Amino acid sequence: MESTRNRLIKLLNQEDNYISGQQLSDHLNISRTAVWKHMKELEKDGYEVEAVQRKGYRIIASPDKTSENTIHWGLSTSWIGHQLHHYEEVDSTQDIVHQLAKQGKPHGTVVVADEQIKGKGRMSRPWHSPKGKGIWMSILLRPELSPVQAPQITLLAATVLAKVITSQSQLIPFIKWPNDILINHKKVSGILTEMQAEHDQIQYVAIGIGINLNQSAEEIPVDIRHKASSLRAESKEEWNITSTIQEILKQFESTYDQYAAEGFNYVKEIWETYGYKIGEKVTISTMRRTWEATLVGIEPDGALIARDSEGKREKLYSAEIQWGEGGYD
Ligand code: BTX
Repeated sequence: MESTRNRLIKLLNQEDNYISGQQLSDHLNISRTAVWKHMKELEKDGYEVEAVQRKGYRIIASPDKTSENTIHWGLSTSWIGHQLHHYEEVDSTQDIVHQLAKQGKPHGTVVVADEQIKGKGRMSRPWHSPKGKGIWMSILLRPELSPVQAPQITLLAATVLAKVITSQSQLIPFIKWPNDILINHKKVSGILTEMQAEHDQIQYVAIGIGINLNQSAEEIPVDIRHKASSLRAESKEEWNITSTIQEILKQFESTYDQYAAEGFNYVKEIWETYGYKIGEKVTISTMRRTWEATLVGIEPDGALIARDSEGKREKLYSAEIQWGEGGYD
């Protein structure tokens, strides 16, 4: 059941409509004094509530700090983010979402943190997640898919991020298979998909999304500065964390619904419009070997297709792609 506070925020947040103290008390089924107390709490949290005589109240500004309420405020999704958990500091939002999944929390539950102390990438690599500088978020999904289809969700998430960046800026994002978003050849975002499966059925998938939003170029750690950047460093504009989270959740929901209805082809087509180095020569490393190849595209199951110098095609489910000089992960 949604909290009184969230319902109050929704009631107060209806564009140009004012709502009277009496109407609030009726809708929320609490006394006028209780309404008044909640209103004072909202103001303490940085909401500005305008009071106009004979009309009533409405919210005219929400705080710019990220919280469960500010994310909910104006979030028009039907299943994603209704259960939302915000933390100032966590080891990793992935750890939290795994705990919530085990407690039976529903499809669409979201965990957001201002800072991660032990943010993680793939293969236990560290993910730098400084306080208030980016989006460090995990989404719990309970798809009716077999485990082999799980990589499709990573690719889906990458198309969502690329679409959001395109709609919110002039930047041109590319997706580096399978899970990075690059701008001007530098990584601004990574996706980590972890899953729990049993008897050939996915129990849940935890999608971790990290996006560098507002680090200045100097705030990117020196050891990764040659290959990492932030949306602010690339666009020269400050990004609002809360509204960008809302955009991602909205876009995620609609893309996921369409994927559920139409199948992976829908995602594949969008993915290929953003695919990085498709048609170009790269160096591929797997556990077994390293070789030169040309990237061709992705398969219906989400695997990457590469063609070697003799024209032989290979399907890859897990590999590191490198190009030019030096390594890149
Ligand atoms: P990845 O293994 O593809 O990338 C990790 C590599 O990226 C690191 O080894 C490092 O070289 C580089 N790197 C580290 N931090 C950053 C950064 N902030 N920006 C750019 N490059 C960086 C990518 O893994 C998947 C990352 C997922 C992160 C999210 S955040 C929310 C959720 N919780 C959590 O612990 N992880 C996910």
